[in-house]
Amino acid sequence: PSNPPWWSTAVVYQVYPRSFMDGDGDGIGDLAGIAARLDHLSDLGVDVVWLSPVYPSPQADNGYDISDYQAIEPTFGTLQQFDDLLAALHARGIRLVMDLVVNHTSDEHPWFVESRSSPDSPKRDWYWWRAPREGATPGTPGAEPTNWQSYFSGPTWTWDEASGEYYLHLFASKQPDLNWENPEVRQAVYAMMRWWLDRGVDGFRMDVVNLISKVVGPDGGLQDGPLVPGTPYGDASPHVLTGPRVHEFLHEMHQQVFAGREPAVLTVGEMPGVTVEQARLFTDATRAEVDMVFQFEHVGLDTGGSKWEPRPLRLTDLKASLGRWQEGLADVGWNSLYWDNHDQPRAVSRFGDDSPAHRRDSATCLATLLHLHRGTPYVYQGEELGMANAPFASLADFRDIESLNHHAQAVALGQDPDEVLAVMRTMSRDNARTPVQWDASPHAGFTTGTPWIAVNPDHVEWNAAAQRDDPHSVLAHHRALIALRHDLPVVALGDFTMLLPDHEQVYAFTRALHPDDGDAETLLVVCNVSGTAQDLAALLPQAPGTELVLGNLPVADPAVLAPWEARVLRR
Ligand code: TEU
Repeated sequence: PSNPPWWSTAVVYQVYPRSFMDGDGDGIGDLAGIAARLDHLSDLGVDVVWLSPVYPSPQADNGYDISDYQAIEPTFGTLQQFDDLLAALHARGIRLVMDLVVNHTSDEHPWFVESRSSPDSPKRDWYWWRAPREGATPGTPGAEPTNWQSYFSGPTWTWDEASGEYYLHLFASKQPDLNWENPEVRQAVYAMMRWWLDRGVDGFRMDVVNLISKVVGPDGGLQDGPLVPGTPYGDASPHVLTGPRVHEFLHEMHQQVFAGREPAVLTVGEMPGVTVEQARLFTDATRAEVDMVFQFEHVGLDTGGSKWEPRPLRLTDLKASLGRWQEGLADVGWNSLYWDNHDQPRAVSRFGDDSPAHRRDSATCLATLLHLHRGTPYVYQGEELGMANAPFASLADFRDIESLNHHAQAVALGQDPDEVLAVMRTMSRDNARTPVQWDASPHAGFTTGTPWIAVNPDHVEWNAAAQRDDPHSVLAHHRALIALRHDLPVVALGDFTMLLPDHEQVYAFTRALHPDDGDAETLLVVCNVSGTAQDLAALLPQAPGTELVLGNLPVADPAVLAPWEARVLRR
């Protein structure tokens, strides 16, 4: 496009406040901590911060269970500190995107407290209340209105003895789902969003926003899902993912909240299970829904039926998937790009190789891939340092409700506890949630107190202080990649063409701007996603003779890609 939106040249950095930086010594990250580390963000050169939830919350799911949408969690700070942080970011030219969690609230939100108080409550219909299955004894296994399994294990329904019905929660029982069918709910959410935008925030990352429309029968009935193997539950997904009214709701939100705002706000919808075809609709600018979505296809390629069944990733599968997303959103819509976030294991451990020999090179190789695709890159805190999965010794080291609930259910259903634990070590969200490693001091410079989750002992070697002035560090490479996107229009806007789709080690593609874009240029990106040298000259004869724009290693031999070597070349 001749006039691309500002976010098409932007890089977003995700802050998970609990684990970023502790300003007051209670062992939990906070707003004061973020304010103290702004130099790190400026130094990296990011354009936007996405701040995971900082609202008042019982913290059943680390803030994704909100009890007040228009205030700040006291553990994290005050509204005044928030305003100051926003101003400080803006003064540095960095925008702030809030996390919008409106598929569900906390069960301690006043809306739910009111809704729960009586079947006659004026807010009863703000949530999903249903009678027990016919003929079943309320509160006993199998009496739930549907067989759905929660994304955090167990049933999606909790029996409320006092008011005599079940309520729906696709996640934890402390996260009841809002009923978006009710127009009052939608208006309350839009009003809250306008309040934050009027305060100066620059956009929203929308938590599981394709779950807000459920498949409802004519009589208000909800249907059982196909049985999940090895459990007594059914899969809710066909009935809750990208449901019949989701486009209508997002368009309504756009009209009532975003339309006419200058400069344009950034909206990114987190959408588990979304397909390319659906994403085209969500992100087609003419439909006015959201700017981009977080899709989940590429983070599902190394697991089986559930995230707890890991299997080896084939590079050809990864390329086929990401390539299809690049192609599908080339003419309409826009991609978001990520390896990591607060829900995923660490990229260097998962897609790279975190052994001492390859950790730095594989982290910088993955970074090159991330930043050189077409779309908006999202860097998760610590990813820019090559932070790796944590050496969790026992169950007591884990904190995440998803992991802990899974362990309890899997063991109850007969799985071997040691095997369950072994999978948790590679897949648990807690891998992403260990404190950011600022320096080599006892708690990595994260806190003067006792951290809420253990710092990774590898912080003595892997930390921001050690990398800041090292031109070969993972941090320096991220900095260079972000600068490249800002400097070269082709990185932000060029066409994407996948090369060598059948090669299991080399990930190669071109990015091209055409003469009628005013700025003809072609980049060739070649990355060795393996620990074995690759004969580049044989694979891509045109590559060795081209000019190196940016690489992650000194080029020893132009004709050979060293293990995990990544090059951005100019044709
Ligand atoms: O996550 C949505 C989601 O799909 C989760 O099930 C998550 O990706 C899963 O744990 C991966 O196995 C969002 C938030 O990002 C997550 O932190 C919240 O726990 C969840 O919604 C509920 O709000």
